[in-house]
Amino acid sequence: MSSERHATLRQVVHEVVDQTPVFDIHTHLFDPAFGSLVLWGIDELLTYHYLIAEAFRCNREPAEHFWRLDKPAQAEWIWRQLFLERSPISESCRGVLTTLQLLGLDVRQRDLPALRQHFLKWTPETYTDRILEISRVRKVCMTNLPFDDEERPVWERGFQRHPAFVSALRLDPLLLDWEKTAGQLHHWGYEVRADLSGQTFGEVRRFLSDWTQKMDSQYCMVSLPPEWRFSDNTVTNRLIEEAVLPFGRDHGQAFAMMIGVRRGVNPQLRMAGDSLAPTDVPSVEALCAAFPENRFICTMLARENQHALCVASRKFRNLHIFGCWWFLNNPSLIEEITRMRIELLGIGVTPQHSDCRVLDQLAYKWHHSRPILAGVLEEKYADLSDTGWHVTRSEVERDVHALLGGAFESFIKH
Ligand code: FIX
Ligand code: ZN
Repeated sequence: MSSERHATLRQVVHEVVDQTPVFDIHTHLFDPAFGSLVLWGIDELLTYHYLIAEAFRCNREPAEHFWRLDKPAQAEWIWRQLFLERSPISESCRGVLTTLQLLGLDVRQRDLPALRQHFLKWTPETYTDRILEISRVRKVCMTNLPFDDEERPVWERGFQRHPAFVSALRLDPLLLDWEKTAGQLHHWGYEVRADLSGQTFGEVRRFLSDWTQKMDSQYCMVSLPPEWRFSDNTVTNRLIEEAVLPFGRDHGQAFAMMIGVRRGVNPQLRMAGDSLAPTDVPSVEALCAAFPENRFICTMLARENQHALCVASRKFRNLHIFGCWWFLNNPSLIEEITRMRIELLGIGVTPQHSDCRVLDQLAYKWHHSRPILAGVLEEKYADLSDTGWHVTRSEVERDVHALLGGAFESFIKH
């Protein structure tokens, strides 16, 4: 390809990837109507669990000292450990600085109290719109838990929904802590039994249907440990096969599985204490083969699983893979995984989601991911160009729209 054509192609691809509005398909953000559940601002950015884990490694103070501090004091402690006493070059630390930069703040003074001042003028509503605008995110999928005592009353009361926020029904307590959840469901009027007998499965389906309707949920989802196997006769699998999947078939709802998390490996770190291990891709293939009428969405936490998961998605059109989740959300790994996915799956994949917990993080997570996706695409379109197949700008726009959430939207469509 001529160097002139390459330069134009490069510019087009980078511009399109930079400007295309994203549907962020998995976050832990909330519609502003959820009030105190909406996390935003510098103290929340600094106390993100990714940074807590990094800061704890920096000294030997007992963990309890940190947990006894209030949020501003925790943020100051992390700021000192990770930003003042050493250079903040990890991806999570860099993310805080990118966010501040995108907000137009000057980080050169390294002055946390001054940075805090800049956040005082916003409300959750105005700040949500500002962040969506600078991140160029058109739609955000929340992770919604009817089992959460703070969240549930908001759904039950009803509220005016923000047009950019959609919902996904999270099922971890139902599928992974059934004995406790059965009691809760029973209390809410569903005729379920802890031993799964009687009308239990039908009643769980009714519960799923009620909450899908209440939330207008787009899909239901669970995170599974690495030991999960399709062939095991567990309560989790019986609930999946007899309740979640029939419900999904009847209501056209896809089922998302995020597999590979080992919760609480270091309990001292509380929410920051989770780790990972490789899981069993053949179990996902067996599930997709056994239930061809269901649609599955999957991401895995271990790098070791990524290649096999791509191949599984090639074999099963009812499997859509997504995201560079959590410990994979680092530039070197995003690049490697995105290139491999596009080589194996073309446009039929969702390369990234943000997993944001703090609203402001939308700005950095997408700002860091977009150029990596653009770099991979630039290379792939250049390879095409070498064959004589020249893509047009509108074709690039079509493809990028698909990769940034459009393909996912089509996949989950009823
Ligand atoms: O299970 C999940 O959805 C995970 O993404 C979270 O539990 C995790 O804490 C996280 O925020 C990862 O990015
Ligand atoms: Zn998540």
